[in-house]
Amino acid sequence: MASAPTRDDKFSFGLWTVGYNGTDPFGGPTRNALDVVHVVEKLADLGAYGLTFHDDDLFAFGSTDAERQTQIDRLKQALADTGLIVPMVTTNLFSAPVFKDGGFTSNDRDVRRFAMRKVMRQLELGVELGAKTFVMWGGREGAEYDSAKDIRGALERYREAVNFLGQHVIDQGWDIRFAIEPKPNEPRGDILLPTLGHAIAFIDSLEHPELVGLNPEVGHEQMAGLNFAAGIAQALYHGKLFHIDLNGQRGIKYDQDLVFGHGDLHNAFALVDLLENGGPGGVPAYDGPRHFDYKPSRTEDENGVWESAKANMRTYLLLKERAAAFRADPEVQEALAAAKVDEIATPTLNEGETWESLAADRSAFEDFDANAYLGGKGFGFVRLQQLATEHLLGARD
Ligand SMILES: [Mn+2]
Repeated sequence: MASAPTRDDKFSFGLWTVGYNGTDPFGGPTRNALDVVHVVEKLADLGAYGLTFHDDDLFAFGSTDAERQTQIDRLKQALADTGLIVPMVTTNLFSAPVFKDGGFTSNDRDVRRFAMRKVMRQLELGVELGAKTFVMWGGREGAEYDSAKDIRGALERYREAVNFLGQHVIDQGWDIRFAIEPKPNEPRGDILLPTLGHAIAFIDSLEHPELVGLNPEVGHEQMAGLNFAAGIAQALYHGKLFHIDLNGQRGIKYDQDLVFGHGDLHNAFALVDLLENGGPGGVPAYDGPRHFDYKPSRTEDENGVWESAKANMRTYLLLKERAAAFRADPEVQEALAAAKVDEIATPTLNEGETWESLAADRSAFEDFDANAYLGGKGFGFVRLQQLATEHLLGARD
């Protein structure tokens, strides 16, 4: 069964993930805070290659410049000692009271200017640490009450902020791109850019859309009842899969942030198969970090935190192994062919075909036996899904 994770697997974790102390709306911490140096050392030991963080994860909101620098220096030393890298950073525009109505889209203009400055500061730190992706999760960018927020105005302010930050990166000559992370709700009743599709349309409206992509999160799409693997396929189709947040979610409810695979396991299998085998000729379709944005359940002690971190990586590697076996199975290949999965790659029109030539093609209509599809010409999709299920269960080795 799957081997131990290595740096080549590009597994990364947010400092806020393993660092989650168990606080939820109904109870306080069940674990003590973890020091960043300890986290870096543990993640390196477990085979991860990267740590990501919000500014406020590393140095508390309101820290003095000296306190902030001390924490940055401690992180840098830990990275140097372990070889861990920082592939992505992000800004917390949601925890402090000042952001209670959002950051980029708060109705209060002073808050919006403060938010831009906070992001500029973290962006510069990210570049200094070598991060290639800057994630924007706008969890407080939204509203509970329709009359309280001019949605078109808020989208225009969101757009103003992302355009401004993009120009800042261009002016500085920095090698970093932005990745927007959609979420439908929580903490706000309704969040702006709630799904991948909303975000793709928004990105297309920007002054520098090439600088901005997506950071899709498994649970966030599944909270909206959407198919995550299908959403990732569309993100890839538009060239917008800049980063990914892996976790687990069990249906339409609060954001669970479970271990990857501890939710919809079938969809996790389809996702890993897509990421690892979905490129041209079966190569990986995505080569960025495999980033886990999960929360170790508040029932766990610190040992449980590290066990859950390991579980994310092990599940990913097991699914990668299962997906490779699925692709290599001759019966699967035969079932894929019978289901005409590859035929979707064939254009519907012939090369150079016009409406006149299609209209003249009797085989396309007059002589086509549409009635043969009643009672015949089954696609065999269920057989294919059962083969996938049996590979997922390890039943076909
Ligand atoms: Mn996330």
